[in-house]
Amino acid sequence: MKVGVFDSGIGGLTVVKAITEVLKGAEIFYIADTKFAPYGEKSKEQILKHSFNIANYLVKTHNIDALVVACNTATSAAIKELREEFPNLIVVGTEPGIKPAISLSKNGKIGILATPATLKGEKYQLLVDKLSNASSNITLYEQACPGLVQQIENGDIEGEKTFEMLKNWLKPMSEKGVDTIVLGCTHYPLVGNVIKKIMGENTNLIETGYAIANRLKDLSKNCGHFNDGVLKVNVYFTSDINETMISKILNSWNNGGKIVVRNINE
Ligand code: DGN
Repeated sequence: MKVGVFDSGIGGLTVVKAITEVLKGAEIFYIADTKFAPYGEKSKEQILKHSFNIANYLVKTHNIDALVVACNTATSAAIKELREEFPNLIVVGTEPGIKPAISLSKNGKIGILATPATLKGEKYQLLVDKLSNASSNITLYEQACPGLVQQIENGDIEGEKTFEMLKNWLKPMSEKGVDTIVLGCTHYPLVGNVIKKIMGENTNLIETGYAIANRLKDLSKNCGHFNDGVLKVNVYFTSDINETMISKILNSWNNGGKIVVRNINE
């Protein structure tokens, strides 16, 4: 089974990692749209254009069976249109894992970290309304993290600036006793260790990669051939990138597959 995955940068690699563990025989084509990152500050029309370009490239060049939008921002802006434009593809999007956070939290105090665009999006508001109506005794503490994606893209994961930014954003959550934090952006698991250092080791961090991978597995059941291949991950970038950062992420995987990294500046 060929799975196309994209994000406006390297964050979606956290989703790829989960897919490699759940769908062992998949061949993955990951597009890190570093040239146009971050999507979080772009208009819906621009995000639609980039998403369609990538999906067309993946269909025409790699004949993918499924498309994973490994980006909360692009999911908000483009998932409906992608499903309409590519009816023959399995299309899976990303949304903040508030539901699993509600199940896991002991005190009902849940923090949500996301990009400004995701928190402002209609899709997020609908999700919050639905879950708030269904669950009592839950308090959500939302925090937009402008600039954090860029810090991560620049490879500054454990530096002082990233630490200070997170410390300021997390202070209110720490004071309120939040015990579970939703990582509402696929880049944020890459700073999970920093978040735990600030909030405490016992804080639950909810990332969406595994939920997406399991959903993809369910939807692919009738696709038939996802278990017969040898895992192969092709990681393509649309501009020059921080190679050290990428190697660090890819080397932290131990999935036994073959990984190819290429710059496709087109
Ligand atoms: N990883 C993307 C997301 O999950 O929203 C980052 C979005 C952006 O480009 N700011």
